[in-house]
Amino acid sequence: MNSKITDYLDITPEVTAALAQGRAVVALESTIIAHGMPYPKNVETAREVEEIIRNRGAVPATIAVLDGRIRIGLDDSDLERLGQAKNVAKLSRRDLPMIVARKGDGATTVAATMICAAFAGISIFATGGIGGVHRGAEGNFDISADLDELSKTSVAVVCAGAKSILDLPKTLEYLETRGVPVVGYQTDQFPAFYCRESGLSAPLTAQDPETIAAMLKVQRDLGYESGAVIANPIPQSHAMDATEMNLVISSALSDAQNDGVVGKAITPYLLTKIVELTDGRSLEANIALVKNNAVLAANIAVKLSALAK
Ligand code: PSU
Ligand code: MN
Repeated sequence: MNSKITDYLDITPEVTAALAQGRAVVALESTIIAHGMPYPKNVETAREVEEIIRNRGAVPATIAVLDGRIRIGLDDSDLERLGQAKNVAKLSRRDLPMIVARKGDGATTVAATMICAAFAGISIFATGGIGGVHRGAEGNFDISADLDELSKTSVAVVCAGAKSILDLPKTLEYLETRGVPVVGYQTDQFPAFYCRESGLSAPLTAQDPETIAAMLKVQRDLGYESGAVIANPIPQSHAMDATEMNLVISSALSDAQNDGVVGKAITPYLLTKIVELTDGRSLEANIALVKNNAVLAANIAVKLSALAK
């Protein structure tokens, strides 16, 4: 690691030891805690996800910026602080250096979490959904920095696909252009977050964690700089009705337009609206899919660490 980078990182002893021994480590993001779910479910979920990862033989490393330090691995009080904070910054690639310079607090998005995970040497990351190409991007140019990060930072992101608040066909096209593998886990469909299917084909598929770990090893051995999207459908038991969700999402999108919400505020705004419009059912679905992704990410991380030995 570049010695300047270590000046900015605080890695917990547990994560440091696991990395030194080549054991499995799974990164987790903090925007989902600070901006993606309401308190206290956000903190409860963050703790449960860490527990799930430990139970599968991997070490969780939740990532955030606190007092200007890039923290790899958070404790209970850090999770509470992020979960209860009202005005914590949402950090993507562009925002991170300024918050660090100002010694501020920030929650990391998929893009920023990938950057920090790579600093620490962590190659697997579990979350809910990635950002993507927004609807109307041909007019508003709104394309999440998550997508470019996936093309230049070699961290695999296990998610439940992307939400149809986004333009999913354009999101897949963009990932193809940028050379990012998108692997459907036990599905030939690209999953749509709340729903198991989007009607779009997954560009690649794998039936087991071994195959995914093997692909990641080849990517790494060949010196590919890109990451990967591992798209894991929401468990059947929590999947939501596609017709209902399309109506809910249309209504949330028109509220956003009426309220003039744009830029980085749009994703958190829509997530909150969707929870309201479904009386909290979408939150339960969100929690279930994040836990399901934690299981798969831990399983892949364990296989990958065995391959590296
Ligand atoms: N999608 C979700 N939940 C989330 C996010 C996306 O279902 O919490 C967050 C992630 O942190 C993701 C970010 O990286 O939103 C994308 O924001 P933007 O579109 O502004 O890049
Ligand atoms: Mn955006």
